[in-house]
Amino acid sequence: MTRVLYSGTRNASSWAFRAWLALKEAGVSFDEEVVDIRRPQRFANLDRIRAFSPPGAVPVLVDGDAVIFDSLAIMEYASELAGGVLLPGDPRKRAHVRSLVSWQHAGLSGLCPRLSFESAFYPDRRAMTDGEVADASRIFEVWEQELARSGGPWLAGALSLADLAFAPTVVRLHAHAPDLAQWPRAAAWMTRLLARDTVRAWMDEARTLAPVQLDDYGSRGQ
Ligand SMILES: N[C@@H](CCC(=O)N[C@@H](CS)C(=O)NCC(=O)O)C(=O)O
Repeated sequence: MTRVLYSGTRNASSWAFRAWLALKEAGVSFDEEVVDIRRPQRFANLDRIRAFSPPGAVPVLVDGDAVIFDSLAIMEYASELAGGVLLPGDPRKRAHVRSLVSWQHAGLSGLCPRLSFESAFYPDRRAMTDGEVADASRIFEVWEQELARSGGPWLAGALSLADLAFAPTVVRLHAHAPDLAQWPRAAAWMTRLLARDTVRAWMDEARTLAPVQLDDYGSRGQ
């Protein structure tokens, strides 16, 4: 096996989660090296990654002589290796899925840094602020519209990179117990995604780890 995914600590690496999910869902075989990105060992460990990957971040997929150092590039590659199974065959639908994935990849509304992936595993989670509820509502609305348009069960009908790209967002939001009454399709889709074997496998491991405390979680009261 010459294909190695350098992933990250299960309860702290949402980007690695996406890449790992796409490879698993596409049925691509790979070896995995979990890079411990918790402090203080994070810095030395990422320095080792920087020796062969420009950003010095995870995930990185090394496949033979190719170094693929961005989660979105890895997700696209996973789909390609499997004959494009994780993107719609129709070019217009494919472009639409890519725009959803790009929206997520570009940071959504800034919600994710405030409700960190790490915080989804805290035993005591704070309530979402009004601003976070407003940002989350926009995302729920978009998911509801996508599911209404495609007919489900996934955002684009069949499972696609869009569902997988949003998986860590679903984990974050679900952990903060939003009121989903207005968005029944989105609520069912979130439950469906969290129940997938691949998602559960990552999350089950993540829950065995000590929570990674970040300093600014409690103070984001604006
Ligand atoms: N855009 C990158 C982001 C990767 C990223 O930020 N990874 C985090 C861990 S989840 C990391 O390694 N951060 C270390 C750093 O940026 O120095 C991707 O999608 O792969």
